[in-house]
Amino acid sequence: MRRPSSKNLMLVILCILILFTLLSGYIYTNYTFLATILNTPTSYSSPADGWKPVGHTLDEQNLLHDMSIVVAAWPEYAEDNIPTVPCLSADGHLLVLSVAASRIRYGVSLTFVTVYPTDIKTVLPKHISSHPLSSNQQSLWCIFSDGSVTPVYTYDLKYGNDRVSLLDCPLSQFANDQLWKLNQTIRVYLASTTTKDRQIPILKAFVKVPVVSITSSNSSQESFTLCTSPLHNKANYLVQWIEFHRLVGFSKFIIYNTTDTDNYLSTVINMYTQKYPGLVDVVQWNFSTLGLVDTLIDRYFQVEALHDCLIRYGDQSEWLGMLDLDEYIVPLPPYETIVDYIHEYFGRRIIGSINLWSQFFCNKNTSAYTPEENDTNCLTIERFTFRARNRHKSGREKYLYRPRFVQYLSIHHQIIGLSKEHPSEKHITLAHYVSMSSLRTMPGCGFNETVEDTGIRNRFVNRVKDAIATLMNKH
Ligand SMILES: *[C@@H]1O[C@H](CO)[C@@H](O)[C@H](O)[C@H]1NC(C)=O
Ligand SMILES: *[C@@H]1O[C@H](CO)[C@@H](O)[C@H](O)[C@H]1NC(C)=O
Ligand SMILES: *[C@@H]1O[C@H](CO)[C@@H](O)[C@H](O)[C@H]1NC(C)=O
Ligand SMILES: *[C@@H]1O[C@H](CO)[C@@H](O)[C@H](O)[C@H]1NC(C)=O
Ligand SMILES: *[C@@H]1O[C@H](CO)[C@@H](O)[C@H](O)[C@H]1NC(C)=O
Ligand SMILES: *[C@@H]1O[C@H](CO)[C@@H](O)[C@H](O)[C@H]1NC(C)=O
Ligand SMILES: *[C@@H]1O[C@H](CO)[C@@H](O)[C@H](O)[C@H]1NC(C)=O
Ligand SMILES: CC(=O)N[C@H]1CO[C@H](CO)[C@@H](O)[C@@H]1O
Repeated sequence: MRRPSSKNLMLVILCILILFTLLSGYIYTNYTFLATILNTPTSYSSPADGWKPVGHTLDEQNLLHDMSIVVAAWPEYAEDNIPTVPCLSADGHLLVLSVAASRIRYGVSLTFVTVYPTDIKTVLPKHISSHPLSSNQQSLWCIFSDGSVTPVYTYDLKYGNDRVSLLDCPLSQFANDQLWKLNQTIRVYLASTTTKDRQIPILKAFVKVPVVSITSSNSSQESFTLCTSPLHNKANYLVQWIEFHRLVGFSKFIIYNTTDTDNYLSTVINMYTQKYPGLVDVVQWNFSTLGLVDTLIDRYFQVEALHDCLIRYGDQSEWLGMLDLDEYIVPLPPYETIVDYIHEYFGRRIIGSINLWSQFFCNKNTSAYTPEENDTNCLTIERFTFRARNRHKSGREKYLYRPRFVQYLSIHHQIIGLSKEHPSEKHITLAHYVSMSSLRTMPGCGFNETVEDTGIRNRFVNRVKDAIATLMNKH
């Protein structure tokens, strides 16, 4: 037998060394990969294996670390006594109305739509004790069900009556995969390290991304989505509003439902689900379980709904807008659809939004409807043909916007990164039928101030009626 020469031995040792270096490099670069394996909820192992310290101080890091271990060990429907969104957080600091995941907001994020801190006490029933704290006074974190933790970024803004309060946290890789690769509902916890002795999260939420179901319109691949303001039993005006906007190029509608006492909305939704699956979605926007009353009586958390719509549907919409059911976006000849208008007028220019001043359609006589105006069997665009001479150019604008360019929104002004376009009144208009559901007067609507304008009625009434007939006829 030949003994291995020392030269060969050296070679073997060298090989082992190289192999070891490669292997440790492999393990090292795959550390996060191994960590996710070790952290799968089924094994409930300690997130410490893949723990990437988060938190500003050591105490905070330890607190978060411990909380993430607790969270990773909870089964999906644990009786954890942690309030679920919509809710007031367990520490009473935050009132969260909704949460949704999106890829348009800072890459991939989870956004909590919350009530503005100074409004919390006003909107909650008196017997519920809360301790509103502005979110920038708090240290907040998202903990996902695998124990991964990301920091929360906060955004509070006051703009006249419109107040915006948003919390964004990046999605961990785990959460991202669950939502978009695996089509799963994720469970996320909001944890606060503001109070040192709080050992468990302050609220939780279940989040799913909507099924992408936008059917593109004829003229373009771009998708145009309209959300309604929170509806208050106004569903009887809904079908004509949807059918009109379908004709002018919108391909997705989101209904913010608050009350439906006569089940009218349910009937409408069933009809659409059968005839045009995926065209109309409903978002439940009723917080009666929390007993909330908005600070503004005639609005029911509309600014919050506006942001919910942005975050929930921004990913799948090239253009997005929120309108009331008495508002109609009307492209004027030669433009047949909003898509034609945008493509032909703006060409390859990338714009951030199209802002529209209201053109008030009112009564001929402000103190009474004429019999024709009174006939609700007629379409809204058919009933009203008298309008203010000019567009109302001080406030009350509505807009269509490109979701990816939006920081935050308000009802009548939006703040965005890119150019706001104010189209010519010859190209496109926002017909605002202010007296649709009750007598109302607006600037320019006084006696002898209005002009007759039958343009919209003549162009659209028959087509909208045909579209409604097609919808009603099941085949
Ligand atoms: C995602 O899951 C929902 C049910 O939760 C299902 O209706 C839908 O078809 C799924 N989508 C895909 C792309 O698998
Ligand atoms: C698409 O175009 C066809 C044929 O031009 C027309 O019959 C149909 O109504 C159009 N659909 C929509 C949604 O505009
Ligand atoms: C929420 O729903 C309840 C029950 O249907 C209803 O009584 C209440 O008025 C609704 N709230 C709003 C703001 O519409
Ligand atoms: C609308 O909201 C009301 C009150 O919360 C609820 O009773 C009704 O079922 C909802 N309708 C639809 C179509 O979701
Ligand atoms: C407006 O309607 C009221 C109530 O019907 C009537 O008294 C009044 O004369 C009308 N005004 C005009 C200018 O037609
Ligand atoms: C309008 O309609 C209501 C009921 O639908 C009726 O009571 C009223 O007299 C009508 N007014 C006019 C001016 O036709
Ligand atoms: C209404 O307008 C016309 C023409 O501008 C004018 O002649 C008439 O006096 C006005 N009537 C009233 C009541 O203001
Ligand atoms: C750098 C490296 O070795 N990456 C590996 C990490 O693990 C995955 C899955 O086993 C491999 O495909 C990568 O090559």
